[in-house]
Amino acid sequence: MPCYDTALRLYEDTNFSGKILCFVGEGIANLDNYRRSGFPFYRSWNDAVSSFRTPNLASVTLYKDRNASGVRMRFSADWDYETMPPYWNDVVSSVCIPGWNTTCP
Ligand SMILES: [Ca+2]
Repeated sequence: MPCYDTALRLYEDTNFSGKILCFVGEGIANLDNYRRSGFPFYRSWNDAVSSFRTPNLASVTLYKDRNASGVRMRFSADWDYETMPPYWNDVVSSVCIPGWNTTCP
């Protein structure tokens, strides 16, 4: 499945390097539901994001806890964040992309 350049793109390392995880459309996602690597070194995307690019049409909110809870921060649409803000490296646990059916808390 391609990673569209209009999608939310999460990277495990700074400067858009390492593995990539993409989300299109709207909704809330818990990052521990997504695998960065498989057996025998299973690791999820929880507490892994170190850089990201936001979709071209939607702001994105990142959360330090699951289910769009905990400390949060909203980021502008269509922007490249080559590093995380202070205290945000390797702590993101859920993400929210707003839309017709999704209001980000
Ligand atoms: Ca990382």
